[in-house]
Amino acid sequence: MNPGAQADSLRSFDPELASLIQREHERQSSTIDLIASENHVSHSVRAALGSLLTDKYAEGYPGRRYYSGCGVVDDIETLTVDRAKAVFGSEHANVQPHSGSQANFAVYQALIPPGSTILGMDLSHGGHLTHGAEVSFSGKFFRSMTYGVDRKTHRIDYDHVRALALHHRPSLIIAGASSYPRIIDFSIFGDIAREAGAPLMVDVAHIAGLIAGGVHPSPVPVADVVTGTTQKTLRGPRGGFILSKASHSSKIDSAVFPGSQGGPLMHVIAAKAVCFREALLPSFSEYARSIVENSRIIAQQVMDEGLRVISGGTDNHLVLVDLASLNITGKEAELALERAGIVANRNKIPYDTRSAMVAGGLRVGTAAITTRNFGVDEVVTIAQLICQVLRDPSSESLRARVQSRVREMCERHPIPGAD
Ligand code: DSN
Repeated sequence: MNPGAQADSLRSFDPELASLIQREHERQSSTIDLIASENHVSHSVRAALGSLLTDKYAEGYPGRRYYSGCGVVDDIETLTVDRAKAVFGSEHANVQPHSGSQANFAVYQALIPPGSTILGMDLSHGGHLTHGAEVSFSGKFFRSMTYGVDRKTHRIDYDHVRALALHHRPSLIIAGASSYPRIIDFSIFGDIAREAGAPLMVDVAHIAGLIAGGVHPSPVPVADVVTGTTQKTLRGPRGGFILSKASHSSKIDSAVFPGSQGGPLMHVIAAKAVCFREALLPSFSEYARSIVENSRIIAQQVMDEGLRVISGGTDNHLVLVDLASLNITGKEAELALERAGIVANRNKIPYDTRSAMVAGGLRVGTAAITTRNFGVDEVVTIAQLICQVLRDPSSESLRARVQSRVREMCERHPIPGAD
């Protein structure tokens, strides 16, 4: 059944749900998505996601399943693994993790016993929940030590990371972030891990597409294990993956299944295969370069308008804006922008005294607008509109003006994968 016929079938069987999906379609089409962890997938990724592969149970791995009838899905998973290895140049890949958090959980389970010490980036400095935050399994099941960024430069203080690693002798060192706007020097992390005698895990969930596109150094040569997600800059389905040295492969595979997951989501794995194929095309490098260029344009424009940008700029797909000078919280900024058709999220900034629910910063990501092909002038306009709204968040007339500019721009740039 083609996608149009599938949509017709849903409309006729479940009009209530179909109309909710249509509403979301309209929301995405008419707003500008600056959530740094989101993107818009291609028709091909969506076709694989919506396929009948969702029907197949395939616990195990290609050639070693616990169900019959797995010949085709074996070929699909093998293809996906081969493409993941080709994109990142890794010795081993596991494409079954349902998400980045599941991937991280599996790695900890594979490499270290519960109760051991991990050293990761502090959530409030740009790390991730699963890197040791006390509200997550990673902070509950492990003794979590964290490093952060320098108070003045907002860059990772590698000397401090080294000092912590040599003092605490963690069983695992974790690099990677979800709101760090600068290139991470994985080779220094590799040196620190070797000096401390600990394995190194790098979580590239946010920057996987930038690595694949050659605009961020890859951690694969220096890390024992690399985890990531396919839905962010990589522009694939929601899901995780794990890359590793061959020597860790059987421990990693067992930790994913049966260690922490049941049957793999074969339709998602197939969609990951599509996204890895897309990432191997020359045009993907162009897209990755544009993501960073757009991010730099926004950072520069915001700074030109007198706002402080954390670390004074960006090297990747995101910009972290400090809202202190505007006397507005992240929560207020997020709400005001959403009402004007610009979707970004509040975020803690380094040394923020507010809770994550309120936050003193705004995180702006450029993957989705790059996919939608917004031009340089429009990206400048987006940054200007953001600053206007942040300066006058309660003005109804400004909201209406900005919303109408946003709609005009969105009409010129339909979502590529949208029907
Ligand atoms: N929470 C996601 C993000 O927005 O960065 C990462 O898991």
